[in-house]
Amino acid sequence: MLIKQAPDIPSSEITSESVYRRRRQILKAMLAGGAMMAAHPAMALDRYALESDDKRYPGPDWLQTKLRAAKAGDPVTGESLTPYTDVTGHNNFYEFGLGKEDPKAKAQNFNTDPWKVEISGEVGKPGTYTLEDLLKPHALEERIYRLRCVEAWSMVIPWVGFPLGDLIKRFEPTGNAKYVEFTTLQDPAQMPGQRSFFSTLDWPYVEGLRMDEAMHPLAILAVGVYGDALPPQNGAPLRLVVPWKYGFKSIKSIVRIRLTEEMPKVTWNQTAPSEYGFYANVNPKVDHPRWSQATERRLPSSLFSPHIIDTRMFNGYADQVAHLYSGMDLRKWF
Ligand SMILES: Nc1nc2c(c(=O)[nH]1)N[C@H]1C(S)=C(S)[C@@H](COP(=O)(O)O)O[C@H]1N2
Ligand SMILES: [Mo]
Repeated sequence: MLIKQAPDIPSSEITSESVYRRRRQILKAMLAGGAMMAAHPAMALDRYALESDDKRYPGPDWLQTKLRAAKAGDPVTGESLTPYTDVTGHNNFYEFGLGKEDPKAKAQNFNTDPWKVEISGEVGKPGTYTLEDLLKPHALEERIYRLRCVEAWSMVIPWVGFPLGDLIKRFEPTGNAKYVEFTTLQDPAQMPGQRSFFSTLDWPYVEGLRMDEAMHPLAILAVGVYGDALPPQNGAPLRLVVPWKYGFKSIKSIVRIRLTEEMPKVTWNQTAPSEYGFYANVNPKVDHPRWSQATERRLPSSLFSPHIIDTRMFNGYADQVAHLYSGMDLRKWF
């Protein structure tokens, strides 16, 4: 069944968030009327109306088709989306520099199409795939998640992606697979942060999850945000999103997914093991050695309107994920 889009509203008149809510209200009203009960599970994600000067990232044709067919997600109860401008303009992506504005300024020519991903290690069916082939069997859906950076700022972001676990199952993990290791592209010619004298990290950037964490339905691979493809500064064309962990676990621009028996050596943990653990679960009761993790600055935030809120255990996803850590001392395994 065809679903009508919300009527056009000049983007200069309202913000992306209010358009978003309005669209949801219309859809909800239609649902309440029973008009599209049957169509609901396949409800397509239409594009967000954004400010006219916001740059959009349509992505290659095949991805656009998939993004258009993505099922819409439910908003996070009572929380506004962080505006597109902040989501795509305030980033951590050290491959493109250390400043929050560096990734947007320096990643615009980052070449992400074509893109290949290697699946290797403890799997029955290893191989290297184009992104298009890798995504072929996966339907996309919107997931609106909180993102809590270890630096104590946070956002609410409408990702588009699919469960990581669905991908892992396809490659048939062996009985030895205990962890999943992810690796970002290493290409100093394109990534100025990888040639910088000031860089403190060893490249490539590596992250990892325990197998049960990776199989958890909240852990996704994202290929889009705000209804379009991922901008390069957000980790195009493929990045991990693990909403109950600090943002640094959500590794960007992935070129390799390797299943391992040993715990992977992950970038921030290797760089400063006393400050960044392997698990990195959001935990307001375990402070960073140099700052408190009890509260966070929810973006957008300014000097006069800082918008400080309490940080929640597992970033507010405790009901879904706390059982993964039962019996573990979370002060030791921070
Ligand atoms: N490859 C790579 N992935 C990365 C980072 C990085 O520097 N390099 N920064 C991480 C950190 S610290 C955060 S908070 C998130 C930020 O994601 P965003 O810029 O899309 O909000 O990306 C994470 N993934
Ligand atoms: Mo972060």
